[in-house]
Amino acid sequence: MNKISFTIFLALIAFQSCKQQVIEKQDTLGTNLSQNPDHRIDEVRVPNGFSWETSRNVKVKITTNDTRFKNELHKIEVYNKKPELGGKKLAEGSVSTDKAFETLILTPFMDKSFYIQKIAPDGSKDFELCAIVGNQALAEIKVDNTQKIVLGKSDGGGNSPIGDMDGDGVADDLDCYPSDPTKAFCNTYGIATLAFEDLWPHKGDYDMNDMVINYSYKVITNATNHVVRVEADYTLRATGGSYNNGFGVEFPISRASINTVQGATLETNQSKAVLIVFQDMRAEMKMWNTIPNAAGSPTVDYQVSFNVSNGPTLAQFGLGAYNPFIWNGSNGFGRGYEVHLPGGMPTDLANTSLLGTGADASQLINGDTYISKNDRSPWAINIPIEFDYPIEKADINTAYTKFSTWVSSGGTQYVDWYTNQNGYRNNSNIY
Ligand SMILES: [Ca+2]
Ligand SMILES: [Ca+2]
Ligand SMILES: [Ca+2]
Repeated sequence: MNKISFTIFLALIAFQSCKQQVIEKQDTLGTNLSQNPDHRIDEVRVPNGFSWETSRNVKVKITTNDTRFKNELHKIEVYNKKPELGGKKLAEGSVSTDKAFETLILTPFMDKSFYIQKIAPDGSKDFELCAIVGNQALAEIKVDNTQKIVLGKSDGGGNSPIGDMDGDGVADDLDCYPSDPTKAFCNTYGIATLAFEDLWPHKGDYDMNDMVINYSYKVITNATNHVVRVEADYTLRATGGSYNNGFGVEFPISRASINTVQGATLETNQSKAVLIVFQDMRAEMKMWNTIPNAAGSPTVDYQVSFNVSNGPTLAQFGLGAYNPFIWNGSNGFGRGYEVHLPGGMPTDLANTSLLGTGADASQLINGDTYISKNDRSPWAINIPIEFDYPIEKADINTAYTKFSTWVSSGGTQYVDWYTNQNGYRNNSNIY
């Protein structure tokens, strides 16, 4: 029997800035100025270079030298943990002896490993738990036959007993679309939450509830792991402000490459594909859903989908938040008033002359965007779970007791501050 090995490379995007963060962390460890959760966010010391990210991009590359089936396609499945332990499948795709499987996965810092399974054309499986070690750029994992589990009666022998109805090279049992030769794999991200402050470029009250949106993505790829379709679910949960904010997402592909958009508007005068989900949150949701004991509005769901022509590989497209933003469509403001996650790039329709005005300290040329002067606070945060957001006027730091330590430690401590562990929350300040 052939020995099978996987090689997995993990790399962080923007490795340079990660190195810088490490240096900053050493400067600030042990000098947390504000451990007191009664303090406002702008009293928390934010180390230079802190990204405000709760997750990091992990680049996954999987190769195989399993030659039992010549260069036939094997299926790869990536889980956040072992499926038997309730692991959630993040990505899937194909690998062959001459073609690697690659993807980019947004993984919470609190997750230290993920789980990979390879399924051969005959259904035989190899698996491996893959550690994510700090900001390591490279890891190698070998799987040998002692770790192999065999499903069914076949354990190779050079034959593929499973049919391939649509002839796309992916066996029916492994094909997310067994009767569609243009589609093979289903890759998912979410549910995660985006929480915005909307006074940009001026500072807000940091209750992080001016717009709260859940999102999840299904990115469908073909047998060779190229993106052919994207399906998105958004849920508007809170609109804690009086501005007429719109919500959109920019995807890392050209506008011309997408078609058949449903559930959103493909915005014109954009070079990249920008989908507008809604124009005015006050027209979408009557009540704010941020005031305790006040009447609320039902949450609002949006199903969005589009097809992609000559799509990028999954590794180029990635799995995660992409580039979401709000803009302030109120009188006196307008479409140019875009607010992105820290480090997010303004779209072609943003008024970039606003960057650096008011409290905003964005430096477009460095990609250092949407953080405030003096204290480098964000106007938006991306949480890798369904986020329980603060009530109206309650600074996020008064709702989450470990938040300030997470920030002042440069993201090294309490990476799970947003979870519901003992002592992590002041429930009276959470909606
Ligand atoms: Ca097939
Ligand atoms: Ca198919
Ligand atoms: Ca606010």
